[in-house]
Amino acid sequence: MLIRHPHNIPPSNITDPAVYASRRKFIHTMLLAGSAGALGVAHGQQAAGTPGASLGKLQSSPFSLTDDKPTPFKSVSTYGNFYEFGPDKESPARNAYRLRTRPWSVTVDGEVKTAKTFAIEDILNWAPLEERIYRMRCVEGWSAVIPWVGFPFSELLKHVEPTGNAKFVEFWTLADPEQMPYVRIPLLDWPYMEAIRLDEARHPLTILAVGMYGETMPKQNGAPLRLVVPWKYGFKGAKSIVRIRFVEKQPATTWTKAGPEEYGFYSNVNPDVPHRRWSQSHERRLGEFFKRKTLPFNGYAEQVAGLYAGMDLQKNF
Ligand SMILES: Nc1nc2c(c(=O)[nH]1)N[C@H]1C(S)=C(S)[C@@H](COP(=O)(O)O)O[C@H]1N2
Ligand SMILES: [Mo]
Repeated sequence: MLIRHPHNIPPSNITDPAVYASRRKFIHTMLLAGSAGALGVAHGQQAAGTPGASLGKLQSSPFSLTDDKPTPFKSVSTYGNFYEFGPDKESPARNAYRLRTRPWSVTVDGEVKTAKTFAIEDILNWAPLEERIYRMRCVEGWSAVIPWVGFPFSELLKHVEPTGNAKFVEFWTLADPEQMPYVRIPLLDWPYMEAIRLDEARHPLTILAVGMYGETMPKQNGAPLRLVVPWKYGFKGAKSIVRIRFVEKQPATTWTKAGPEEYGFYSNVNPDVPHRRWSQSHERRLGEFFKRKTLPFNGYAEQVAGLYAGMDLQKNF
């Protein structure tokens, strides 16, 4: 079934960018005051708190490759897609309070030497959490600059060993009708699943995110664990992941099943390949009035174009 995306962006309800500025200032003040140690040591434990809890001391990352101003937290947390909680952009923020993020575990299976299930508390301690400020773009034409908190996907590979057959990675997300009312309706093929190639997953820009704006992830943005691949359309960023499966063959994903002519498997941001029903040449940043030009690979061409050398990206859109 196709979802008809309304692709004109209503003038979004943006609050003062000071919201974000003040959060940043708070974190920096804590750092300067030397209280970061106390806050930061057991980041896993703190992160076990509810969404919106401080994540304490964060590693700064050389992979924040943009000087663009972060989009206000309010916009990013109140406008977005999470169809398990409803079909419009406002319903996730309204309904996601029903999601229970503890206890939570993630099973890693498929083409791995040994399948394993990890508690979210353990995952949070795999690596120091980093802040990555990434440009993000939705296939519908809106974009945002988001300071994610997470760690590279490649950290996972220290805990499970893919077999030689593993070529793709699937990210399966929760589909519990008790918590997610719209899972009772066949809006999409539940559970939501997105997949990328293993070498895309291992690229240093690909992260598993556990928070944003210095805090644990809001439920509507995919608590407690989601994928972030900044050079791809937003729908690759599976939210509330419960299973990561390594496979040999390129799978059909939720969006390629929903509309293969509209949502290609690769989903690399490509301004030259229009969506079936609209151009992809421009985008509107949440909170801005004028559109800006969309950049190839969402501005990350220098870092990722090599992954697709020799491929026809008009065909593999
Ligand atoms: N489980 C799940 N993950 C999902 C979606 C969804 O409906 N369900 N929507 C996707 C789409 S279309 C987008 S644009 C992003 C938006 O989330 P963000 O604004 O928090 O990045 O989440 C992606 N991940
Ligand atoms: Mo999207």
